Amino acid sequence: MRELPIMPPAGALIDGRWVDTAETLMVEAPASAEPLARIGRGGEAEIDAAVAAARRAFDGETGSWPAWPARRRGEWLSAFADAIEADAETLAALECADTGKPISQARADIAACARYFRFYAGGADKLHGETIPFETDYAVMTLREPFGVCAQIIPWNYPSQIFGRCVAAALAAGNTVVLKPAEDACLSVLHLATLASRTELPPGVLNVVPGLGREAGAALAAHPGIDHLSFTGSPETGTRVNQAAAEHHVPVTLELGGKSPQLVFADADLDAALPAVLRGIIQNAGQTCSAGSRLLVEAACFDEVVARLSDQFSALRCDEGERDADCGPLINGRQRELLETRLAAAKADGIRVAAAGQLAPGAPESGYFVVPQLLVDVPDGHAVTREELFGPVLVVQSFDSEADALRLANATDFGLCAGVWTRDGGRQLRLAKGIRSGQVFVNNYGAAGGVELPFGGVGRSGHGREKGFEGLKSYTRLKTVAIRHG
Ligand code: TXE
Repeated sequence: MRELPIMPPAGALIDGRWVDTAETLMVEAPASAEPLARIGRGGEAEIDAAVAAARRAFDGETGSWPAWPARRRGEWLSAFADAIEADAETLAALECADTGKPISQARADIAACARYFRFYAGGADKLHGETIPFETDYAVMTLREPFGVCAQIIPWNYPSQIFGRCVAAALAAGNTVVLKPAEDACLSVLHLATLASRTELPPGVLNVVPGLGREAGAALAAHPGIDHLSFTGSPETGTRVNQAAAEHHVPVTLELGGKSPQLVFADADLDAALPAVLRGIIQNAGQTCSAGSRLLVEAACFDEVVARLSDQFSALRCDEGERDADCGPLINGRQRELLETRLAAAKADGIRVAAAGQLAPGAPESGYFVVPQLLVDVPDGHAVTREELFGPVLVVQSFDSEADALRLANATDFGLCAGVWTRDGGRQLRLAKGIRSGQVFVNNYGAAGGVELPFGGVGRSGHGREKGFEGLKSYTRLKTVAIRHG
């Protein structure tokens, strides 16, 4: 096994204590396919116990988190952000080894995780309702109340960031949480859970049950004791958990990835646009829900853009995360095989690789690497323009007019993000309104992660919003109180 700075417990955090699971799972390092650590393999029994503990923590038997004054909950979140920052190097090393991502990116993810806790710490005591003018002998108000027990199923691509965005918002609003991290990468999440268990957080407020999706994940989504479900992952699993939750009328937030376009017009500042286009697909080896995986370029600057990007793609190197190259490996053999199959089919259909990166000298040959690739000669409507490839592969197409650009931008079932690069103000606004997606960035892409900015999709990208103050509100339900005072 590779050397880790700390070995997180191979069990589940339930009711403030680590408990052993009947079985464990071995996780591997994606950079070398070597065994990395053992994690707990929770199932129905652990999910049952975790939901019961979260219920007690919500209802008051073990300290009643929602009864803590909002300001005090905020103080806990803020202190927890400090604890994350104090242990940032350990957390980043776990994230880097477990996901394979470059260490500088893992450090940025841990910093973002701490920022979520700090952002929602400030929001906890500002989550107020409204008063509503009604008949003169009434006073009417709305109260924002926590749901109760929030179930959270998160993926392997950004374990610590997504932990931050879901857990911090849910706890700030006064909910308790049962979180199921992904079996492919959850070591940073398990260490975050350990850090939380060492604080004054009442037992049962935060429970973390690792395990397989079809076991722990399915048991959590279908549990009659949950009051809200937040899921980040594939559209197929999203449908399944949504159906399971519907059996008990549980409200669901789904974040299901995308096929996000970046639109580059001939009047754009290409020196600003092209590095952002590259970052938007290379970050985390393209395994990012908001990856800018389609590049739409105005015909007048198509050749120049492809030539400049080809130079940049050819210079990219893949290596294990500790060596901090441009790209790490994909998460596992299954994801690599899926991508390679899709790329082979694309090439068989005449799609051309204009440029590709390389493995760095000395990179482990056993790792799940796929080198970054720039695809051109892509026919309209081809599968690579519609399906999420989840790898460092940028699909380039050209357009002749603004209307054509908008048509191509909207030509997928997904709708998570879009980037628009143009100096024309009217066009910026028309496209921002016309593009079917949850976020549109103009002359930037991603707003540096945007902890403060509401995030979520339309169509196959899911529904509901996380991040920002909207994300905090989405962990509450509104109650209307009408008082007739005479
Ligand atoms: O996702 P899954 P996978 C997309 C991306 C990728 C594809 C497949 O396109 O290629 O999904 O990845 C849990 N009941 N995204 O197979 O299965 C699972 O344990 C309840 C986009 O890894 O959706 C994990 O915790 N839970 C994405 C989580 O669901 C179940 C991030 C996600 O796994 C379950 C990841 C079940 N039956 C993949 N089956 C994004 N939006 O960023 C699995 N899980």
